Amino acid sequence: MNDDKKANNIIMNIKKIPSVPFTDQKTGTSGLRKKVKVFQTPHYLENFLQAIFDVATDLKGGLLILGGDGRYYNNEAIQTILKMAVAHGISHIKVGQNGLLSTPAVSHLIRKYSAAGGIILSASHNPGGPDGDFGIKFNTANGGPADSKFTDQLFASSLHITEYKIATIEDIPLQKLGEYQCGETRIEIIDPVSDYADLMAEIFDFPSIQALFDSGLFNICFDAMHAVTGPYAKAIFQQRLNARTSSVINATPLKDFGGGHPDPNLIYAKELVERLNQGKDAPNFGAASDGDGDRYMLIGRNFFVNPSDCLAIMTANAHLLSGYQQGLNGVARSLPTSRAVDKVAETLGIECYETPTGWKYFGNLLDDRRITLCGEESFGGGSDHIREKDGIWAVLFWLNLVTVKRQSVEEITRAHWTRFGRHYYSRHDYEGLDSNVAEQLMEGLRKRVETLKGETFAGHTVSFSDDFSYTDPVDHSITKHQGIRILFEDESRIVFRLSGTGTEGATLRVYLERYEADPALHDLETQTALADMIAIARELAELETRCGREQPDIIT
Ligand code: G16
Repeated sequence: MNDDKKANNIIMNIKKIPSVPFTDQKTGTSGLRKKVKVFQTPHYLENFLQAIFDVATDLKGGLLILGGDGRYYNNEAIQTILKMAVAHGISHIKVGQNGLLSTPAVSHLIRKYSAAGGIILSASHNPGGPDGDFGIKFNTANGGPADSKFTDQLFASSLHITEYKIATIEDIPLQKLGEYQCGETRIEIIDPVSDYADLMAEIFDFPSIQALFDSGLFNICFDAMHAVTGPYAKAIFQQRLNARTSSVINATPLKDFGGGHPDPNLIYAKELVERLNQGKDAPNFGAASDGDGDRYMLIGRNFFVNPSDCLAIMTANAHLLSGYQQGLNGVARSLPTSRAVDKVAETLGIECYETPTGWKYFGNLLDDRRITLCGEESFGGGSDHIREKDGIWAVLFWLNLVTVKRQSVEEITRAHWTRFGRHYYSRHDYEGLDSNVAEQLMEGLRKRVETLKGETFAGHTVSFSDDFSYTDPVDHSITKHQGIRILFEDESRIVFRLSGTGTEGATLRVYLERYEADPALHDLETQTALADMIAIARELAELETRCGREQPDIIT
C-alpha cells in the first residue's frame, strides 16, 4: 500500500449551532432507521449525533470506530460525524476506507483496539438510494449494540437538544489510507477488511477449507448483494482460501445496492438461488449476506436451511471445529426463533436462553460467559468472538463443518433432523399496516392470550400463552411486551410481534412452528406442514377483519 500515512494537520474552528429537538429520534430494534430524506432534514442527523456524544461520555479522549454499509448518504454522514467528533474531543477515530465497515468488523475493531464505541451507518436489509432508508447504530465498548438503558437515555437526550457542536474543517478524503490530525483528534483511514479477516483465520481451520476448494470438487457462490460484504468475501474466500473468481457475485458495494433489496432470503437473493439450482455443475454451497454484513442465508443445491435450524446445527456440531472444541457455555435464541436449538441444548446439557428480538439482548449473556453461540430467525448467527451477529463468520463455520463432516449442506441438515426431529418453521410478514390498526391488533391479542390456555383450535390445544417479558439474568433489567407467544400441547407454536426496524407504517410478523419427530415426515412442504398454524394465527389475530389482508406480503 503506497497511500500516504503521514498525518496532515488540518486547521479548524469549533462552532455551536442552535437547534430544536426532533421528537421522533427513538431507536428501534437496531438503531435509528428513517428514510434518507428524514436524515437529510436540516439538523436532523446532527441532533441525533449530539445526543450520542452527550450520552456516550467515554468517547471524549477515547477511540471511536466509524464506518457503514456504503449506502446512499453514507459518506456525507461520515463527514458530519467526523466534524462533530472532532468538536467533542474524541482523541482518535478509525474510519473504514471509502467509508465502509461491516457491522461485525466494527464490533471486532472496538474490541481489538479497546475503543470507547463505534458508529455504524446502516439500515441493514432495508433498501438504499435517495428514496430508500438510512440508519445509525451506536455500539458500546464491549463491541455490541447499545443496551436499552443507553438507548432510553439517548432518546431522552434527543428531546432536549438546544444546540450541537461541530468543527469547521474540510471533508476528509476517505478513498486513501492515511492519517489526519485535526486539533486534538487523529483521524485514521483504515483497511476495512484485514483485521476482520485475521480474526476469521484465527477461529477457523483455513488450511482445511482451502484444501477443500483446491480439490476442485467443491465450490461456493457467495452473493454480497451489492452491499458491504463484497470486499470481505473476496479477500477471505478468494485471496485467503483460494476459491474461484466466480465464487463471489454482486461484490461491488453500491449506494443503492444495484436497485436490489440486500435481504438475504430466497426472495431477494434470487440470482444466487438460480445459480445453486443449475444442476450438477452448480456450486455445492451458496450463501448471501445483507446490507451491513451481519446476517446470512445458507443454501445447498435445491436446499434451503432455515436460520433457526442453522443455529441448532451449529450448536450440535461446534465441538467438531477447532475454534469451538472446548465446548459451549450455553446458547441463546430470540423469542421468535424456532426451538430447534432448545432440543440440542437439552441433549448437550447446556443452558438455552430465550431473549427478546434484538442482538443487544445477547450482549450481557456473552459478556457474562453464559453463552458461546446465539442466533435469530431473521438470518442472524454469531458467537462470543464479537458482540454482533456475523454473516461471513457463519458461512465460514459451515464451510469448516463441511470439511470435517465431508457431507453436503443438505446431508448435514437431514442427519440433524433425524437425530433431533424437525421444526417446520416460517415467518409471515404483513407490511405497511396502519400503525394504529397494528397496535390495536396486538392489544386484542394481549387480552386474548390471558384466557387461551386449554382452548383447542383445529385439534391443537393451547398449553401456554403470554405476552413475552424478559428479565435479563445478568443485570436483572426487565423488558416487557416483546411478543405474543402461544404454545400448543403438540409443541407447535405461534408468535406475533411488530417489527422494530421498518420506516413506514407497521409490519406484523407472524412466526409459525411445528415440531415433527418422525423422519418419515421430514419431507413435507413447509407451508403445507404449517397449514393448521397459519389458519389458527389468522383467526386469532382477526387479520382479515382488522387489516383486510388475505395473504402475507412476504413469506420466509
Ligand atoms: C435487527 C436486530 C435483530 C432483529 C432484526 C429484525 O437486525 O439486530 O435482532 O432480528 O433487526 O428486527 P425486527 O423483527 O424488529 O424488524 P438488523 O440486521 O436489521 O440490524
